[in-house]
Amino acid sequence: MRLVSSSKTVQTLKISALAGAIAIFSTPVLAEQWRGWNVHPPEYPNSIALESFASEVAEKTEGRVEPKVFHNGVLGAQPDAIEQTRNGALNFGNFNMGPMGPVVPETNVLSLPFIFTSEDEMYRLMDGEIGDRIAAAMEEKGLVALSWFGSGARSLYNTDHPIETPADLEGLKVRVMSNDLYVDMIDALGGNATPMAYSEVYQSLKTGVIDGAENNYPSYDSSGHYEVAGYYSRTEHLILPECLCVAKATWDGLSEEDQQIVREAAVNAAQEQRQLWAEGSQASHDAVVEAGAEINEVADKAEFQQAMQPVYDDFLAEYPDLASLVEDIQAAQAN
Ligand code: GTR
Repeated sequence: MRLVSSSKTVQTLKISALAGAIAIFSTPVLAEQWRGWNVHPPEYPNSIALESFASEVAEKTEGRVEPKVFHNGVLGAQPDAIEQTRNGALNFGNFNMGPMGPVVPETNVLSLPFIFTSEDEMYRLMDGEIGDRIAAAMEEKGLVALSWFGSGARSLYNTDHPIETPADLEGLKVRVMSNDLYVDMIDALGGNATPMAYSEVYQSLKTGVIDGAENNYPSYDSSGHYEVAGYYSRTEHLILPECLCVAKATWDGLSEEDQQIVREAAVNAAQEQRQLWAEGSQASHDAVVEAGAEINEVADKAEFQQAMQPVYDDFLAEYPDLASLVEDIQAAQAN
């Protein structure tokens, strides 16, 4: 085979450089590259849904917006990522309402233990007027919540015994997400709460810095926490929604047409996430059991629920204006 002569190569290069320059100068709008935060690995239900969101936005805006998802928390811990999205340094993210609480007090209502009676009720209320109220409060703090993801129910897990009653938590160091409400929650159960970044939990469990943590099946599974804390006790004390959020600064810079495309893509992504979540949660349950984790059904959840009364009282003493939101959520589920 003969090699192309060097003068031919130079000519080809010149032509392609010219073509490139024409392409650049004739493109009417430069693509906006969006950076999106995600704490989970790529195969996690939320991650797959975020990728669908990114592709749909890129395709339907014909490349005007090109979202890129950064998985595995490589863009930093969640509280920092929330701040960065608020100030527009990041463009979007999938955030849990737990770390959102210190920034948007209204979202802390969703973190009151046992406030939702089931995942279905949580979805129903977040898709309606309650979700709109929460989204309005978030928007005032610089975040546009476009749709709500599920994150199942969070339960306690620890290294060396099942939790049957609050007394079994006595003196245990339990990692919580960074939010004082969860410190109160664990304290009210007799444990010692340790707020800590998600990425540090595995090593801290392994080395005995903490004795336990709390999360849903997919996170318990994908983080590997089940390897070092094999007792998972189904307290199901939190049913937390998560958002697909866009930075307000980014959102305000979009045309109406593109806002509609982005919103639709976020709603579609939430639909996909919820479906994948249901399947993934079961699969994670099966996987951790297979790997030797012991799942403990908590016979009397009422004991845990009753222990939460001081958490509600303290919260409402601090935020009396949020009492109506709490009552509305409770009343909507009683029907
Ligand atoms: C997961 C949640 C994450 C993060 C994590 C944690 O279930 O999806 O956003 O909040 O829990 O415990 O830090």
